Amino acid sequence: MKLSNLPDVRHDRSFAIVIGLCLVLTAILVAGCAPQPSETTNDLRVDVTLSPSPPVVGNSSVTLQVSDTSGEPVAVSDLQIEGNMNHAGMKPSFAEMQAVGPGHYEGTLDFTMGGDWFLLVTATTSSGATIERKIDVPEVGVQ
Ligand SMILES: [Cu+2]
Repeated sequence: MKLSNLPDVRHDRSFAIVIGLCLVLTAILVAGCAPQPSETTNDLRVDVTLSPSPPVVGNSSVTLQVSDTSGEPVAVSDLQIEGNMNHAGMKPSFAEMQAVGPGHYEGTLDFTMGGDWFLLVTATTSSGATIERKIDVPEVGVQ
């Protein structure tokens, strides 16, 4: 008499269902993690810090950190930050960014006018995927 077999069989079935679900999820994740060249990736985190904060008109220090979903730093190339205002007729402001550590970049951006700005961050990952982020910088102050 092996009465214990019955619960074990049930357990095995639910385990098989869990494994099946994991395989489906893994397939989706792998597909998402294998970008084609020129594809945009949303799997990376881009953190921008401005100093002074909140920023004021003039040169601001820009620090940018790229990391993956587990928080590990990710090095990128072709990093560009373009600052624009929300109204038309302004020249964009560009930040020259230098690598200062793993996935860590610093530069300077000139906020040429008080008001609402946004930053367009573009970069390329080692696998050729494009990172594009729009980061709002509201209410740049007038000194
Ligand atoms: Cu303006």
